Amino acid sequence: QRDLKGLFSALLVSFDEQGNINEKGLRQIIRYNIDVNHMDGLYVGGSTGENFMLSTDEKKRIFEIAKDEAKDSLTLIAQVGSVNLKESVELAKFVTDLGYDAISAVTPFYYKFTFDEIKNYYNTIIGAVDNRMIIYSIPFLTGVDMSLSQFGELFSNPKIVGVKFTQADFYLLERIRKTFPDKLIYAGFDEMLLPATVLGVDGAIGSTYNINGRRGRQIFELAKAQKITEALEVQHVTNDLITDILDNGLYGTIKLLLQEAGVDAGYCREPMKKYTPEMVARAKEIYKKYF
Ligand code: NGF
Repeated sequence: QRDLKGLFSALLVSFDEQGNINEKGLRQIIRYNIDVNHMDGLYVGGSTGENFMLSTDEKKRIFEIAKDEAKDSLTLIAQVGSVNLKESVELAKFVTDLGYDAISAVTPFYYKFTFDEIKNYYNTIIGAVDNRMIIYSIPFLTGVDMSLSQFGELFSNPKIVGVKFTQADFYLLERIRKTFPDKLIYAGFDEMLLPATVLGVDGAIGSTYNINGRRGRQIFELAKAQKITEALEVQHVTNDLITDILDNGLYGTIKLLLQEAGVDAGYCREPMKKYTPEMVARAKEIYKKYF
């Protein structure tokens, strides 16, 4: 079994102007993550992959392309979560057959599910496959905010091996680290990689590593080596960049920056907005400033 620790890009997907998957561009993004960013892994089908706007067939095609391009050169985690539990189970089986190293699932969203329903959702998905599950906790988008003891209930299933922690609650992060030393924790906010690493996360999964993976690596390695002052310098530059990216539109701007780097990262899928000329011009300035 492959070690799941390390730095992961939450894989961006290239779409053409009509919103169809641009396979050639997607392969280039994957290659850039392998050859230039030197990521330890890819998190496929996450928020960054615009996954919740895609059909089941499109999700499958992206999982196939990512595996075919990456082969065994880095760790692959597939995000299969959905409010459609049957779809999640179908995707979990699909990616397990493809050879993905682990699966992940966002907490079910939109409806106010009870914790027992959430627990049943996770146990159903992971019970259907011979694989490992990483919980995807992102309360600010899902509204699902779980307590330490609820994480403990989910972790009592040995196939649930970790959590992608996209929240800024560092008290809860510290409690999870202390209470579950054998579970994997991934930092989900790239702008907080340094403090999360100090608290002992095993890795990180994020959107900005698609373009800024080298700085992410520096922060992660420096912080693990207790070189906090040096790590903070890189985090400061990274956060200037992330602030500029967020101001200009998150996923679109990362795609435009990749285009400046020669990668055919394409467009976002509607309802995400089309690029405006101002946004494109600003992305060129951002690229010149940081790369
Ligand atoms: O894009 C979001 C939504 N969060 C990502 C990451 O946690 C999502 C984060 O990298 C992810 O891994 C996924 O695709 O599933 C941010 O984009 C970044 O820290 C900038 O705020 O919030």
